[in-house]
Amino acid sequence: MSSEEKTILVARSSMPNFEEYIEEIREIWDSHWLTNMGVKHKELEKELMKYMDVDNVNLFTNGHLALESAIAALDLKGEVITTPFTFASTTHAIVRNGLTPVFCDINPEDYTIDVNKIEELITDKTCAIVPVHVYGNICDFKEIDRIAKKYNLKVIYDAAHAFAIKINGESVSKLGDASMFSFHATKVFNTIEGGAVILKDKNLKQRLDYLKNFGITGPDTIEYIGGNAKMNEFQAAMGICNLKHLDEEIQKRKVVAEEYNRRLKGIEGIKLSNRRINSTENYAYYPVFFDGFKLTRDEVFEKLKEHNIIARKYFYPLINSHECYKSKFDCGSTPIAEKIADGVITLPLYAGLSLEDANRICDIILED
Ligand code: T4K
Repeated sequence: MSSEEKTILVARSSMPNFEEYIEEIREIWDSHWLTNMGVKHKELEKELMKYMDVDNVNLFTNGHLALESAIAALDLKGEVITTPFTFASTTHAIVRNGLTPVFCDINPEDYTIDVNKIEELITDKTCAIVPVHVYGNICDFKEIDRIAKKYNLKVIYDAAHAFAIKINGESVSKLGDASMFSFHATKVFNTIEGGAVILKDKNLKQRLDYLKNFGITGPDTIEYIGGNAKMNEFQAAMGICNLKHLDEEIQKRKVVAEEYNRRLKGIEGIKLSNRRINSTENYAYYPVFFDGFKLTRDEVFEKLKEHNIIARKYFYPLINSHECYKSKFDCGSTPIAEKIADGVITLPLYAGLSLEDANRICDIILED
């Protein structure tokens, strides 16, 4: 390892100017109101409703609990068809709601759920589909919608990676019965930790509000067995600041992603993810799939590491290969997802990454 080379991690949190954040939290200091749906929480919900042009936004302390609560709010029972090519959170949220995950393979172009394989997995127990807009690649929502209508299924999108994306000018949050976004520190838009749910039926928002606050419905009443998943005021303040700079942040990521494209497109054995649904991009991740390249994925990963560049194998190992699932459920056969998980790496991508560093990363991957 050449220790003089600076370390580059896969992500780096976007942060506002220090003084800007201090100014935003001054009111919290003065009021001593730190959490439980305070003024900053309300303000951020309002700002996000405007940003996404939706009639409801429900904030959470993290994306995982947002997804878990969204599923709970829909009151489901039985089997849920989902993708194994995702972060553990997606499947955990299904299982922690007492539901059975049924794993559907992915398509090899954009790594989202293979809509041609969903129908064969539907049984009389199927109640929902939980697809993932993985890396910000949007699922084939029209086909998912058609299947959901035909079989009377709910659709909850894990849109953790898809914040700010639009299709034909409309926010991606309008798809399905619910969409969950993650606002974790590593995401395009962060509230330190955080997440949000946008519902198709805004009448369910009240239930989600209760579910994230112990199910308390009044001074002396508890009508739901809810947890505690509220976003606090400091998180919301971070979101208010970061939202002001979001478009600029995405633009900076775009410049880096385009440099990677320029260097890596068309190289034998390297496949870049190929979005199939026409949408705007948020440049959340930069996945590279190695298939027949002179080095294996693991060799590329190690080589980068020797130069203090810490890429990540998102998403390896596949969720349905973990013992906690294999020992409990029929994890099915998902050969394409397996192949992608074995060959994929996500390269460092964040707003402050210089083109010089992006080129150094490409040089290391491509050098003989
Ligand atoms: N669904 C999907 C599809 C998801 O990908 C995720 C989360 C969720 C649901 C659940 O959403 P949340 O509950 O997390 O809101 C990271 C993130 O923690 C996680 O949010 C994300 N997906 C997942 C794909 O990646 P790790 O364990 O790989 O993160 P970590 O700590 O290794 O951080 C990665 C890099 O980010 C670090 O090398 C440096 C940088 N970083 C990290 C932190 C914590 C920063 O710059 N600042 C920071 O504060 O999981």
